[in-house]
Amino acid sequence: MAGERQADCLFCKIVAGEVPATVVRETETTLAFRDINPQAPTHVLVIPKVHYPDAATLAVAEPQIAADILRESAEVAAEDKTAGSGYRIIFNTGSGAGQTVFHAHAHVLGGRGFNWPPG
Ligand code: DGP
Repeated sequence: MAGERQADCLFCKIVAGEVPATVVRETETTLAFRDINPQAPTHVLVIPKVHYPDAATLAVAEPQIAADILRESAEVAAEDKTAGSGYRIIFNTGSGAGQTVFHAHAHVLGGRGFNWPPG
């Protein structure tokens, strides 16, 4: 059922502490941890503790938690001191956009320059 833990979900396992992660922030509703394959000096994933397959589904079902993800993403950038020079918050949504883990997550990227359009 939507919002409930999925037994085969990697990020649900990280939330449960069954898979280790370098956690940088935690709230009642969110967890932020460093990406295992960083694409920038700051590369943190901010996820809801509840399971939804992508950010759009989360936003419809739990708009307050979607807002929590955005607020926490900004806090991550502030703590890593990337906020002043700019940072990106990315929600890959669907395999065609590069989503590989189907538990909603924001990528927070900072600490280097970025191109537009993105690759
Ligand atoms: P996406 O491709 O948008 O679904 O992003 C998934 C990200 O998850 C990707 O950048 C790599 C990261 N990732 C995959 N497995 C692990 C893991 O076990 N631990 C951590 N910290 N990150 C992971």
